[in-house]
Amino acid sequence: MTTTMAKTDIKTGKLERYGLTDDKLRALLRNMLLQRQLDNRGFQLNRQGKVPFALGSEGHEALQAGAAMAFERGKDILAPYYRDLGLCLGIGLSPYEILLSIFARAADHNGGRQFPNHYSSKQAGLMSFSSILAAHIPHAVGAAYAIKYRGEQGRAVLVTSGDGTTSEGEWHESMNFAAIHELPMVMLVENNEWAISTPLDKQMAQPEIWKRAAGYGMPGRRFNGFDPIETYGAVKEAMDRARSGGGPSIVEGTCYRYLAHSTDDNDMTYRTKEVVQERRKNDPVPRFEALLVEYGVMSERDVEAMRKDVLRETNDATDRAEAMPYPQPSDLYTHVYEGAWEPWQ
Ligand SMILES: Cc1ncc(C[n+]2csc(CCOP(=O)(O)OP(=O)(O)O)c2C)c(N)n1
Ligand SMILES: [Mg+2]
Repeated sequence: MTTTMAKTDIKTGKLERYGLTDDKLRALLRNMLLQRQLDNRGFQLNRQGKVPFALGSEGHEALQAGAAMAFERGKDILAPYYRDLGLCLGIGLSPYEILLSIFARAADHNGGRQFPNHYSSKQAGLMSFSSILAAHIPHAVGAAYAIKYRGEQGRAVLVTSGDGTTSEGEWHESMNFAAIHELPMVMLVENNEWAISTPLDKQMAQPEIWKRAAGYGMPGRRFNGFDPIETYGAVKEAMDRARSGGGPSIVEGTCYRYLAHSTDDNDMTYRTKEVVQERRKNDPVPRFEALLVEYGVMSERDVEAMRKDVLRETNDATDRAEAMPYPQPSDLYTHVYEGAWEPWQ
């Protein structure tokens, strides 16, 4: 099944771009290319025995690049989950910062002690999160509550999860609480149809997650997460509502996970190569490249130059991050206990 990308205005035949300038459209593509390159790099480094673990966001590029474009830097807060490489890049993290995390180096924001792909950055408004599915969602609700409690205007929390995570109790409790208190929060669900080896139909009997919003008493909608422009339009609408006192909502983007769950997973034990190949026809990266060329935003040559530049930046960031030292064993308890207290003393 393929879905169409980007609506055109029927009257003018023009691209519906929700106010995005050419520069912003190019930034969307650059983010998507970077995601793909960094995904690949993580898997390569793992296979070379240089890093213990990597996760891919292949198939989520458009969704994450579009959603990140709806985030207001310096105001909003992002509470992401582990597959959100593109969201983190899109709100301002650099490939070097991403690679410091993958390599678990001391200069990483978490001191090289977090699980890979669990980024955080106070400066970027990126909350630290845990590997426990949905555990970050009550934290995001708390941040949204704080914004409301302090009477701050024009800010909202963007919290994300996969489809499988929406089965967790904390997910439901968080939606209920956010709706009751009309909190400035957007729940973005990245529905890639899998939770490791569990398919969507073994996860929920009603597969349209956005429809749950009505049960909590908030707006919900679904969008085509293979299209970065449509994603931007949907997430921006929800964030604008949350920022201006309109309360929370659930936005669900459809996408697909092209790679195995992680470098520790073999997806060929629960799905076939043929199915994945068929779904690759929807690959958002080449389709968005083609769209920008078709509408004259970029030439083929520009796209090729951007791909090269992304590879150069990724190589450079890889070399710089790899050359950095690991944390010192003596730092083990830094940020764990208050002050200089150590548990064995
Ligand atoms: C509470 C809890 N249960 C199980 C796991 C193991 N686990 C890690 S990722 C994952 C799948 C989550 O799927 P989904 O929310 O759809 O996100 P996706 O990985 O597909 O992006 C599971 C079951 C966990 N980390 N935490
Ligand atoms: Mg999933």
